[in-house]
Amino acid sequence: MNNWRTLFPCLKQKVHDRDLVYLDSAATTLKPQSVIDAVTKHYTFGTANVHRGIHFLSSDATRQFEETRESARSFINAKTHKEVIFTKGTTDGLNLIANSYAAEFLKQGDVLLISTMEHHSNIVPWQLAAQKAGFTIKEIPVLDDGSLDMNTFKKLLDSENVKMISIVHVSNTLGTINPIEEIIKLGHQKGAVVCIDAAQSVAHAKVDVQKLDCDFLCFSLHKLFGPTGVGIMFGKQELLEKMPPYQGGGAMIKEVTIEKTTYNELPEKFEAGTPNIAGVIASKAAFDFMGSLNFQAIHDYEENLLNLATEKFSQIEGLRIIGTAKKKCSVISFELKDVHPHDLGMLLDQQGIAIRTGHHCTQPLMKRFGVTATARASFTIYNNESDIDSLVNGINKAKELLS
Ligand code: 7TS
Repeated sequence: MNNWRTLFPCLKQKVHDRDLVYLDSAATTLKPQSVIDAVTKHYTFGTANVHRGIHFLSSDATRQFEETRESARSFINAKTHKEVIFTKGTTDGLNLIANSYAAEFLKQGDVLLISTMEHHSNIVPWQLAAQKAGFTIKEIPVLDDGSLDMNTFKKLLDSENVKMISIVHVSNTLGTINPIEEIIKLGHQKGAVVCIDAAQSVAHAKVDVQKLDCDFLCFSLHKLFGPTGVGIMFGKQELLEKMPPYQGGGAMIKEVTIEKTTYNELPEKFEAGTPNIAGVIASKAAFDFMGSLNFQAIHDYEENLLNLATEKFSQIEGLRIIGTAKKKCSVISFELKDVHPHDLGMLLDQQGIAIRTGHHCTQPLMKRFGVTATARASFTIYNNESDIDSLVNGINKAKELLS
């Protein structure tokens, strides 16, 4: 029996009269009771705006808000709270960096590298910035097994004027774990700034920004057992200091006249407007939850599930796994001969099994593998071997019905 399961009330329900089998944690994780309670507690007793009032509720909300920042700092081992910016999520963080760093400091003739396996949120913001600033985006290709083509990456570094690299740590579609330590090191040797999309990695492995020496790193709390609408953007202080604000408004200012504004110190310089206060405060419970776990135990548990599912999938005739890199997180994308992923997803749903189908916001990657959509099952700590059996049975049933 997996004790972690008991902490997630969502799993106690039935969907279509079946016990819920939730295999879509790469989209968003379920929330432990402690996080749900923290949201409710804030709205029930603690509602107030932060960084504004001197009354009890406001200063208490501010205290808790800043406590979450400290938890986030410690979680990624940033040097100072000034390097920890609250955002709406990974997408918001990447847009901040694209607007405030790339659009400002990259220029015509400069190259930004991204890979074929990026989520659209690590492609489109750079395109928008490139349209303004005139720099060029080049692609690090993906090999047939779904790993990054490191040889071409090195060649690109040698031959192009690479000023920035933005790369996903763990692919949401393939599960590939990229060698980001090496990418950061090689990027820095070339003088490039390196940004990491850690949306899919933070819940599965220790991410230490000082050890990695990355310049920027973004993730979303909702993929880390926390609330939606909260993210963390880490940036090295020296970079954040020289970057202009991304958005203007309350909280990010020191002094405003009609003619001009002086900006607040870090981190507030990048936090215009009333933030997601309940979400940020409840995120402390998510960081506490992560703190109560052991990454090695998570790794071993999830690896076992991944190996088991991969093994059972290999016995299903007509099933092709897309993404077979040696280093993989607990995500499996697959296609089933003569069955459209959406039809499979619907039939599984009728059996109470939640998977994701579609392009997973990675259309260039779909094109690379010659598909328009895949089915994707993703596993985390609250899944168990019985979930995999249910999925395998469900796929076999769907096959009988549809092919
Ligand atoms: N980067 C990666 C690698 C992701 O997997 C996602 C979301 C994002 C960025 C964007 O995160 P957001 O919180 O700002 O939306 N990925 C997925 C997914 O795989 N299924 O649903 C959302």
